[in-house]
Amino acid sequence: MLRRFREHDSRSVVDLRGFWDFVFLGDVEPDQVDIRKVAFDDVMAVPGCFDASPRYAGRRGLAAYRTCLPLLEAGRLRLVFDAVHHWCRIFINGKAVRDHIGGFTRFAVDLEDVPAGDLEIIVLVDNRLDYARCPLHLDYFDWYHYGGISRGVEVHRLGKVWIDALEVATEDYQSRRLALTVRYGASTASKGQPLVVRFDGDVALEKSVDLEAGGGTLETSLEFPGAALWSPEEPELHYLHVQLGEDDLRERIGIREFRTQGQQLLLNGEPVQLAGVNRHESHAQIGHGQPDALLLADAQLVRDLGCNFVRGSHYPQDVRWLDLCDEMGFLVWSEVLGWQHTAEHLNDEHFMQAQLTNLEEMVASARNHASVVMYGILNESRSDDPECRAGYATLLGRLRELDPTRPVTYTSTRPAKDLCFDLVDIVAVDVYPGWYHNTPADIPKVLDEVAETVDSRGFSDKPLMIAELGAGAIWGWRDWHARHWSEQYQVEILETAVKHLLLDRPRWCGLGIWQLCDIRSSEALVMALRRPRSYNNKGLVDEYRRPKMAYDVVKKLYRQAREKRQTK
Ligand code: ADA
Repeated sequence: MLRRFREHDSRSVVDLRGFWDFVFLGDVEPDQVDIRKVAFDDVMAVPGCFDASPRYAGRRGLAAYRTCLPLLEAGRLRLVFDAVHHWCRIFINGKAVRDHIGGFTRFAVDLEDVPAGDLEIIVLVDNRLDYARCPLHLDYFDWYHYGGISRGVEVHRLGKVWIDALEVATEDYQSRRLALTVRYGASTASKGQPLVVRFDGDVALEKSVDLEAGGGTLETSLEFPGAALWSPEEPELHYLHVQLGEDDLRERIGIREFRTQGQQLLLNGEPVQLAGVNRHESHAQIGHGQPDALLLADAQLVRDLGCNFVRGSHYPQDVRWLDLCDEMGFLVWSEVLGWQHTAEHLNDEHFMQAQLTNLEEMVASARNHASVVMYGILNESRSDDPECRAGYATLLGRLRELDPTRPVTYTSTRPAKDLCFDLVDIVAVDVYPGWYHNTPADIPKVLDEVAETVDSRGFSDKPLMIAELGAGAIWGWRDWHARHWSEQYQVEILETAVKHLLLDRPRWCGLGIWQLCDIRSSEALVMALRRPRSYNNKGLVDEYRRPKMAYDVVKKLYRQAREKRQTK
């Protein structure tokens, strides 16, 4: 995948982005499809979302994509998909090789002994909202679940030994000690394989290692005294390049520590306050497909607003976006797919398994990003229901197991009754005063009550943030009444809330405004009737990134908050 840096020098990688053959099959079950008889009658862009295109807009059903790659040599291949929405089955040369559920995450297909000649790749893609097939994308969520191969696809050529992952964590930021784990695969056991690690081009480790058949891990700790630290003000990044046998992998990392202490968030030992936005990966014309120009435009907006924080709501974001966040010094909340789940889901093995897999896939892609400072789960689910507590404990526990270096959290909508705050490092609340309840004048009181409630319930020793707060405004709708849906009303709500949270009350460690851009919402009636234009209109910019009045107001206040932090 085209990152901001080259991942491989010696491994051969073919980028399969471009136009693929396509057919929309409609209301057909995948098991009924005879893949050899599919008649491809159209073309589709990869990456992209077929149902965001004018021809297939709003269509749900099964679709098939096909491409062909001429292979000059036989051998072992790895096919890497960065995201397919949202259920898919991959066929190689006519044979089904794997299914995957859930858009927004990377998965791979390993192929041994592939003969030379044409490699035909067919992907059956299903964008129907069907709990039985894919419990991660449900019809009541407040965003439109576009379908298609929405991120890149690559073919990697692997040899007898290959690197599956290089995981890097800051063990001690003061001495610049990093923990490195190399996960490898190997077709046979071998002795004396060369292992070389380079840090910013200089050899940091060189030795011979014995490798196990099948694969294994190699672990080491290395110190880089004097290496620059990463922070939002100075987002210094370093390159780690590993060569193992004939394979190689490069990662770009930042040396930093992010942790909580009492009510504070600490970055490299210094308190930090989060001022930011929630961001969906969505665009009116291309759905979840995110061309480089759009990712960059969004990152520029986040930076221009003066944010130091962005929450990837409500699913794992594109790693190219995370690359930009690393470079621009944003602090990122990365979260697993989820939206307002109940005990019914949290006690269903099928749902929990899908969550666990999604969570593992998220961590695998996020862990080397300096910008990703915390993980979240189950947006606004029933953390106040005793029947849900075990599910929360399982998912948060698994996150801590996979990556003990990052604080964990979730968004609560019922802080007075919440039963899971003891399980998290950061208490995060979503609240919409002035919009769904109360008036703008009540905002300070409502927010103070939330803080008092959380503290009086015994969580005054944890950082507390508002993960979501916002108001809908239809772009261009300025009205003398200045009430709901007008740009002025959005300004009134956001101005009052931002001032109170970030300038007046030290208890709050952060705010994520809901949201950066307007997004298309779900087609379900329950949402459609509450969402003019079928859009969630709470963006600071609309779905084409045109600014609303609130944009400049937030920009001014976020700058004031930054100045206040800097003069402390
Ligand atoms: C929730 C939810 C968001 C969005 C928002 C709103 O907080 O997490 O996805 O739906 O409400 O606009 O009401």
